[in-house]
Amino acid sequence: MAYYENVGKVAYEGSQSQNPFAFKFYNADEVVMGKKMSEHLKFAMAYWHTLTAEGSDPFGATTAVRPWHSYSGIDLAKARVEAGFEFMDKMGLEYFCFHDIDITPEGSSLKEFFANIDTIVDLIESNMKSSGKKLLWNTANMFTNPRFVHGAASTCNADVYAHAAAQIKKGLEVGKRLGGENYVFWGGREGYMSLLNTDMKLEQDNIARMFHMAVDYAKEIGFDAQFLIEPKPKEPTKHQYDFDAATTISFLQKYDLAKHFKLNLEANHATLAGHTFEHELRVARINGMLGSLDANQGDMLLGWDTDEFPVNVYDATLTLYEVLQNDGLGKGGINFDAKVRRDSFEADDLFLAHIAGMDTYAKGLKVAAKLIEDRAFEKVIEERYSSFSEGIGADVVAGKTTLASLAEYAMNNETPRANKSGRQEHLQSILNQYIYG
Ligand code: XLS
Ligand code: NI
Ligand code: NI
Repeated sequence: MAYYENVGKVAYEGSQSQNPFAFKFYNADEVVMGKKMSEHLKFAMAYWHTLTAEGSDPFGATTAVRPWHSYSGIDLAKARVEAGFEFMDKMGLEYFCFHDIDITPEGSSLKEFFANIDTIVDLIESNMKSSGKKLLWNTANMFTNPRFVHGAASTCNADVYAHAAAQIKKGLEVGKRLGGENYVFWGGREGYMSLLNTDMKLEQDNIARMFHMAVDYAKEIGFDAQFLIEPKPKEPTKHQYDFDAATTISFLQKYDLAKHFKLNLEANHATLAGHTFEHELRVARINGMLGSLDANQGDMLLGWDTDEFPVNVYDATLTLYEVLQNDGLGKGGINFDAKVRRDSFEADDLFLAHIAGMDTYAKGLKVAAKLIEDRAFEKVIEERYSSFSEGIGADVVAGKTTLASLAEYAMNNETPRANKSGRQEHLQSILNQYIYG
């Protein structure tokens, strides 16, 4: 049975196409810098936004009209699996991502929850076998249920901590069974609402303990996925511990976890932290920690995680520029952690939104590849720092100088090199030429 009767397989028709259900830029087999677009852009469907979100917001009820609405309970969960695989097939999405509670009802006990998970994972597994679709990552939702009111790994309640551990254990088993390429931790409620009631040191130590136990268990069961942490600065808590890439990396280093983890970076989380997405990618990249992306965008005028589909080619270009400089994302990919707006409530909108996002990233990829092939900015950067590749600068880089030797050099240097313009505006106009030219 088909869930999406209005839409067939979405194909590439080129930039002049007027067909709303066709790609204008995403051409899976087109080769860019020696690799197919589909290999550069390992796009994934986010189960929660595509199959379980219903369009409610704090001011109103659900608006979504979905073809699985006649089902309920475990039958609804099964219908969503079938609908999800049909969607991925029609969209040409090779990967998907999910939280444990996205795929099945929790039931009234952990036992029931895990039994439900097993039932649905059976169905997911058989659909994966017949379709060839792959799991980019799964994760445990440890923020929705009221038990996590004070956090999961950072909770003040040791029984809740144990419950969280049980969910992670099950998540790792599911990830192994489905051949997940990564396993994500987003600390939805790992942070604080008020310092007045918070033991920050114990909370952070306990989070690190939980991560070490997860690393150990994955090893024990032979699950070799890349572990990822997804930083976010605020929302739902006032302050989330994994504030941004730099904070998360220093946490991982402090607790001797850096060798086991990389980062899953999300565009809207970057902007909530007061950073551009490319800043977050750059910080991760230069530290060897760039793992995977949650593709979306925020609204410049709104201060929360709006999780909109990415449609900004300028941002996508700078994103893909970092990804290409990183030589790709390895096991990581590009998960559309993005939801259709509440007023885009028809099932067709799910297709139209993914087409918009995939086209935007495809266009960004092509522009970024051209920038790199032409070494448009690399030449400028090399020239800008050239004083560090010869003479005293080369000595600094080689670690051969001391404050005393530099002071002696400075005092004897009658004609220091003049500074040169940074030419920022000119570089920005070059970027415009590449994007719009
Ligand atoms: C929420 C997060 C979440 C993670 C997975 O803001 O982006 O969706 O990606 O738990
Ligand atoms: Ni996310
Ligand atoms: Ni988010």
